[in-house]
Amino acid sequence: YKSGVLKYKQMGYWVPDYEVKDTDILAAFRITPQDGVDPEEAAAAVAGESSTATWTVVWTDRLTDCENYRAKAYRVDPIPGSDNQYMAYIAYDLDLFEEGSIANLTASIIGNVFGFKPLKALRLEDMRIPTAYLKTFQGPATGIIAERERLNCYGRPLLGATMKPKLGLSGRNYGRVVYEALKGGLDFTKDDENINSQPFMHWRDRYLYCMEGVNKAMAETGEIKGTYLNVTAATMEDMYERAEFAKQLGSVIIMIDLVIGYTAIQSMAKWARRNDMILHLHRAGHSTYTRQKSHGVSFRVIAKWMRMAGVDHIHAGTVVGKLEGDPNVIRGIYDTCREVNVPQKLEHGILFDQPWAGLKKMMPVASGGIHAGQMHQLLTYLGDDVVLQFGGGTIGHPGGIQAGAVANRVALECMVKARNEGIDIWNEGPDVLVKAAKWCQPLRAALDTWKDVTFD
Ligand code: CAP
Ligand code: MG
Repeated sequence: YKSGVLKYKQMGYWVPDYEVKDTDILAAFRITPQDGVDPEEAAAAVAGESSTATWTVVWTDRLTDCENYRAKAYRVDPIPGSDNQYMAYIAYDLDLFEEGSIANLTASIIGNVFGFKPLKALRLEDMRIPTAYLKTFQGPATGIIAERERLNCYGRPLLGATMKPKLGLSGRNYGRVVYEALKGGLDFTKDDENINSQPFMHWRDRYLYCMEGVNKAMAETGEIKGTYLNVTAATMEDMYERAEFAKQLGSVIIMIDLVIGYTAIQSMAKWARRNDMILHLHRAGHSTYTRQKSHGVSFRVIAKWMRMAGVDHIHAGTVVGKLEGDPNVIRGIYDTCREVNVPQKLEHGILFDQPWAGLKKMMPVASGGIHAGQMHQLLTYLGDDVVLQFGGGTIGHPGGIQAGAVANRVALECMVKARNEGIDIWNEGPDVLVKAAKWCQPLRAALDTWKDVTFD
């Protein structure tokens, strides 16, 4: 794969003086060429293989508007401090893509190129989606503003919990956990990503017992509450059937897993908009391709695609929990979810300006190994428009599930109050919690139990 063998530059896929059009779709790829491969040639190869090219010139090119249809690699920057890595910028004409289809967009952009032999590794770091293309997508079915209105909950993060153990509970016991967690002060409970319709609890049983718990907790607390009923299933027919039943039972929210695929996600988002339902997305499976720093797809790109596809909630990282997440990268992902305009910010991994053209805001969800003792850090890193979800950190409380929920609600309320009074919660947060715990035994027990738990 010596440069001399590759002909993509010669075929017109390297255009360093290209003037980017407002309507172009832009992609930034981190490329690691094989030894001896010219980085510009490698960038041109990525542009070629992700748009019109094959490995050699074909006669039929000239039967098309090939000048326009060829993607253009227009810039290649060495990445400081890296081992032969470059950031390659590529522009794609709008006409290369079908309107409103993540499947079509991704079949080009991540279709073949990641296995291309001249590259050691390839990572899609960011994309700029032009307004003209964004407007062909629905965007979040509900959005943050309407979600808060439906829940009548303002001025603080929402609280949730994932049911544990992940597998094995019967419907009745599961419903009791939902009830206790909601009664204790959470806004939401949640099915785990791998809870569907197993022999120990079929989906109808789960939905019925969960909604019984939701309704009872709402009546007793006077607050609006929900439980993310996971409708993930083997086929669209099954998913629609489950979603319809959730609607009949009065659920405000349903859940899907990323593994169902982009087309199924878009279909469920359309269903959610038609039915005034909040749509929660668990990003099950994403780390298989988002985690490696030099190969795969960055989660900020997945978050962008999901906002276009139309989900309302998306798991987006915690910084402090059990799953990997750098504070700056997470900040960039949260901005991608919930800002109206996201300006370029290299230190957050945001490589392009991204105006969202009226697509609604998507609520990020922080979950994975978080507990009440981290409330000041969570609030500082993640802000207010977020669902803080404590699974083990509710259901593992020594005083029981309701006590776990109380601890989380009190920790959150006292931290929001302290912040609103101008207290520096980053430094004073632990004291704020200890003071509140004097009056709240469940919070005291939570702090004692998990005080030494960090995942660093
Ligand atoms: C959390 C969780 C979620 C992860 C997903 C779990 O449980 O249910 O699946 O948080 O990670 O099974 O680990 P805990 P992410 O609250 O008990 O840790 O949100 O980063 O995609
Ligand atoms: Mg889970």
